[in-house]
Amino acid sequence: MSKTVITYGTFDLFHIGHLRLLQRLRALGDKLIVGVSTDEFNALKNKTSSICFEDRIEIISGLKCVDMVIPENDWQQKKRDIEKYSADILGMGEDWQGKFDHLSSECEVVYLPRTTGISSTKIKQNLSILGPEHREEFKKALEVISNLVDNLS
Ligand code: C2G
Repeated sequence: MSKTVITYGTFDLFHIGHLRLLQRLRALGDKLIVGVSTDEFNALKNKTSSICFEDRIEIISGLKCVDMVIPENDWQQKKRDIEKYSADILGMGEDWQGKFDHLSSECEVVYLPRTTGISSTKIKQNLSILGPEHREEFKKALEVISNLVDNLS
């Protein structure tokens, strides 16, 4: 009997944590459907993504472990999707632990451990360090270092 797994996410600045979650979810069944949050829905989640929806859903649909992609437009669509696609498993990362238990009357609901040490937020923070507001400090620090090096030589 083939098993269909469904999951949802923003998948902004796609990273190893996203990939490993999708690979592990795919391994739970024979077909993986991924709902990718639209930019409008993210606004409802008070989230802005660096990569636009069109690019994020194209990236996800290009993955070997993904069989089908759909847009995620609202919180209520999971129940409809589980029925529409006859999903056997709804799988999410553990940061959503318990949040979708109410759907366990529709299908099995699983939460998988997250990959530690990586997140889109963290990537953004690292990038912002080199942002224009820090550029002056960065330049001063470089000057100090090059003066030190000059004095040493
Ligand atoms: N994830 C992970 N390891 C990380 C980062 C993320 O396993 N280091 C998982 C999350 O737990 C989530 C998925 O990757 O299941 C996508 O994460 P986000 O893009 O942050 O998704 P989010 O914005 O939380 O959207 O309706 C549910 C929402 O669409 C979930």
